[in-house]
Amino acid sequence: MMKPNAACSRREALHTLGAGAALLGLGALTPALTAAEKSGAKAAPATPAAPKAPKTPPPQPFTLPPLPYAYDALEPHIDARTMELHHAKHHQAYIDSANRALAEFPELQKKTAEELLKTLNTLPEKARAAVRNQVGGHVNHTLFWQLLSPQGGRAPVGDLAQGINLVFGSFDAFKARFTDVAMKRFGSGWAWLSFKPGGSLELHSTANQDSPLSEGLVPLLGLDVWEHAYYLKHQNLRLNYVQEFWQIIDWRKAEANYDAARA
Ligand code: MN3
Repeated sequence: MMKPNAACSRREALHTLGAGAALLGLGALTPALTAAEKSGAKAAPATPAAPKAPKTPPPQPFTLPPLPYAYDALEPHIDARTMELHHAKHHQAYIDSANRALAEFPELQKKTAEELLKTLNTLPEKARAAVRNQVGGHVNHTLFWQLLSPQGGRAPVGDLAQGINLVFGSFDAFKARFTDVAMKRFGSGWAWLSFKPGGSLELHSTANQDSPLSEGLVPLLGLDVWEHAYYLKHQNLRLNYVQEFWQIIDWRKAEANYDAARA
């Protein structure tokens, strides 16, 4: 059964870690102050602390998000070597290429990766291919990692389960159709379950690193069907890889994507 509290408690744990790290940072300043006091330096007059502006990290340059699990955590469904190459080499390469390309477009550097993809057709033509391919690669992979979990598998619950049943008839019928979409994507690309504004679910695929965001859709679940995602373990047998995918999907993430898309 699903553990609805697991995500919450993990987030809380991360918050606690963050607070702990902040405390450690403050602690590191203490010896320097003490030394200044010992040398007889005048203490600076106490000034009221300025209200802290909320820190929003700059959207760029893009950086590689750490995986929420170890490279070998998805064994035997996805092997450790594939995960390491896919994350540390392939995903990193999309990020490096995106940052290099966008260095020429200061006006685009204030936008998030998602904003760039949603407005792809309005961007300067010279920037479009890099955004489509490299920023697309970054966003697609970032989503993909979050959708996998060693505790994954099973089936969606709640609203997403209802939506899937309504549109596709049953979860098994949805699985069969998604598998078909993944198998029929010729060459490199992605299979998607996306949310279509207006309330519907859409099963589709994109070529290369094209993002559903550029088609006005919100990706909920995605499967990378580039050969680099499965060739080491499955060689040409894409179907085996697609079947393994069902064992490691973190449906809580897909459900959260669905909730966010409808909000
Ligand atoms: Mn990939």
